[in-house]
Amino acid sequence: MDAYDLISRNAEELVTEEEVRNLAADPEGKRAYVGYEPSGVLHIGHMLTANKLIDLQEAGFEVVILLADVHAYLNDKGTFEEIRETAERMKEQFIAYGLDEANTEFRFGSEFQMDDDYVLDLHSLELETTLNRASRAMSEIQSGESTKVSQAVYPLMQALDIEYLDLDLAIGGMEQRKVHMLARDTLPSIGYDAPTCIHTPLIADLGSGEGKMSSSKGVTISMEDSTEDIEEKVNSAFCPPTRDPEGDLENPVLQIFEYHVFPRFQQVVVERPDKYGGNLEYDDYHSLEGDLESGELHPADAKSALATYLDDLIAPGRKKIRQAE
Ligand code: IYR
Repeated sequence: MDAYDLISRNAEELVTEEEVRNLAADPEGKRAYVGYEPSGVLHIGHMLTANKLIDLQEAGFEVVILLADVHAYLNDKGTFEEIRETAERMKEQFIAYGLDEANTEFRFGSEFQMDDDYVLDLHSLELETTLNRASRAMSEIQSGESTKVSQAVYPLMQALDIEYLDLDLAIGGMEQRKVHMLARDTLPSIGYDAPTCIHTPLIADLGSGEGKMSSSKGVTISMEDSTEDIEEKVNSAFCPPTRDPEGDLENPVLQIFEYHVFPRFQQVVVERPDKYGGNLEYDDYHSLEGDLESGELHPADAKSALATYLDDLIAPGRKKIRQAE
């Protein structure tokens, strides 16, 4: 696969395609990042951006993971002590998930976000941005109902991070797109370049296929789930054989195959007893999707294969976290 195909695969949106093509033409030494608020336990929805970082490393990019402690604090996720502790667990998880440790730079936001230059640039951005725009940018990120001043400052700091970490590319889930658009519009007004961004899709709730997988409601596969938890959750997952005609519901089982399993395994084998036709082998996601739709692949068999592959992906991180306890 060439660098552009690797960098853009499974992305929901490239901002802009032309800019991503230019980066892909010469990836050596280019820097990409994702920021995460350290809070709660990581789940497979978060790991979609980690998969993209793995693709970028393979294409020759340097990768930065921002442990956004000040952002978590601004979004009311706990004390700095709690946030730091969660951040340490997250580091372990990312490496266990397959990021190349030697080529991953972990940074805490608090290392540079209190510097004089950063704070003065932040105030310049505050002057350039309406409260309305800042709170709209936060609509899919904020934890509480009513926007606090801290949540208006949050997206402006996220914009500045791109400049201060010296990045060429910002990665985020689709819920980050409004913050990135704000960054593209406002950074040039204080003398910086508009950042190039790649947005990854959102995985739907496992139980219903609705909305976005989240640890606060619905069914999530967490990075600390046991083999039995994974089997139980995947076996009761929403998995209609054909697409929802209204287009409102996703098939989370297929999404996980597409975004987590196929990028990481050369071939997917669905084990079946001979009397049900024997094993099925897939070299690419679309043939599996086609077989589910045609009825050749039964949802129960697809789910049991998914549980096995997911467990393989999650096991190393789970083991590391348990050892540390
Ligand atoms: N908004 C992210 C956290 C975050 C991301 C980046 I990229 C930053 O520069 C800072 C914070 C979230 O919702 O987790």
